[in-house]
Amino acid sequence: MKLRCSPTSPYTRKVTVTAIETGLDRRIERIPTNVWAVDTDIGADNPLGKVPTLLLDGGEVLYDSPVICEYLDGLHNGEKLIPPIGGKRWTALRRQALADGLIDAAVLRLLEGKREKPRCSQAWIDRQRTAMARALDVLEDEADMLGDEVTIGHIAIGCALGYVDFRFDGDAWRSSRPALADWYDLFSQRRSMTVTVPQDAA
Ligand SMILES: N[C@@H](CCC(=O)N[C@@H](CS)C(=O)NCC(=O)O)C(=O)O
Repeated sequence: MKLRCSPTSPYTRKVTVTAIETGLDRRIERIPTNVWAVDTDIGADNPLGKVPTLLLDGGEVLYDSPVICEYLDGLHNGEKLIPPIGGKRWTALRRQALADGLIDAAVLRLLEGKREKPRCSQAWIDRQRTAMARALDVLEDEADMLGDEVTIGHIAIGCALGYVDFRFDGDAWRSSRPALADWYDLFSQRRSMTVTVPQDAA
């Protein structure tokens, strides 16, 4: 299978971390894709024009990152990242939604901040910043329950926090969220996380 991806995309990172954690990474060929290029052909595979997009060997195409991660989780026989039934399943999926939403807000804030004044809306930036802060506060409240297990929720949270550090390192989210900071310090030492740290093109 082939993954259309970007090295700085936190959603791509979530898929790659999932692939590493499930032992599937070697089965995935990467096609680096700049979705922002005027002549990008990503729309031929994904009408939404986004990465990550997974091209299966049989010709089917999967998006977005939660769908791709669930597909990968169905391909291995180890401990499932998406618990199959019960409360743990919904907790893991809700945490993924929360972390993905944190990334969504960070991306919207970043893009709005790049617009030139007077088009750039400070109210919109503040709205996204507030959503990010609320999401981080909920994660802080839950941090003691994250433990050392790995589910899709944990992976999504790790990638979301990595993205906040990458794009908004001045936010100092750790100062009022010590339990989350401690959990992230440990989680980000996993090999799946250290080999996927986002880097801007030189
Ligand atoms: N919900 C999607 C979001 C994917 C997404 O927004 N990817 C960004 C890159 S980080 C993108 O391709 N943006 C292009 C665009 O919005 O036109 C997912 O989880 O995969």
